[in-house]
Amino acid sequence: MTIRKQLSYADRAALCANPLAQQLFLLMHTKKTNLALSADVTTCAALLELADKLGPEICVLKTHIDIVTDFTLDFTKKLVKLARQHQFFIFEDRKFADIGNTVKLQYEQGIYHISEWADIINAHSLPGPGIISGLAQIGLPKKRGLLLLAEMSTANNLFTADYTQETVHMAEQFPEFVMGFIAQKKLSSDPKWIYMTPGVQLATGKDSLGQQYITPQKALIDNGSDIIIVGRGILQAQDPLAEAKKYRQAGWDAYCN
Ligand code: 6AU
Repeated sequence: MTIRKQLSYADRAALCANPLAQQLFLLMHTKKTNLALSADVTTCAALLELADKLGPEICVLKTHIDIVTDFTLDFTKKLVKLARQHQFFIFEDRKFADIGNTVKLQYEQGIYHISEWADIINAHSLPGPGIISGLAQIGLPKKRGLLLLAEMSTANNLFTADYTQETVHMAEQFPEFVMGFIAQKKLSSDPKWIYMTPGVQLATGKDSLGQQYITPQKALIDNGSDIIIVGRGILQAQDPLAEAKKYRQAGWDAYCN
């Protein structure tokens, strides 16, 4: 029987061309967490409270900044401060999907100035490589990272196996800026890519709007992903901090497995 040694997060850090991917792998290794919190709340106060309380448990805090009703740029400064204090990266789940010139403006300008405070962003590959070139013009000088949506968690989505593979090929053209994928499973033998998997809860199931859940074990052990993204599984618990600790433990145990 041959036993293949799996590369650790720390081993893989050394293989990344994107500096943020490197830092994230190292953070996961030292902080011992592969949990990303999807902080889908609608006020600055609620988001900052989550970041402060759950920050010590997570490697990434994911925002949907356009659901926050009382957004100010001052709020982003507070969020960045908490990220430094508790050691996590900020991922704005903007799912860019337009031509390069437009996404550049959406990334840097508007109300949100996403490029100023978000370490990580994501984008659909649907428009072709120009979307990555556009985002890279803003993000690369700031040493940011991009995740491409290669698969989605929802029922009956239109992602095909070909689309997913073409997305991986597109990423290969931009190793300095693309850090990995939003996907349900590992998609390539290249160990430099980071996989983040949403649609994760402690029990399998679904919501009433097409979201589908797999367990941390399924995502990380069976599917070979790296980071579990958890929203309502934690946010709707009686005690979100205690629940986050459970997910953190489940995620870390699965990785050590
Ligand atoms: O755990 P939930 O279902 O409460 O939240 C899941 C979060 C949401 C979605 O916008 C996001 O993950 N998401 C994504 C991302 C991260 O891009 C892709 C996907 O396929 N499914 C999904 O749920 O904030």
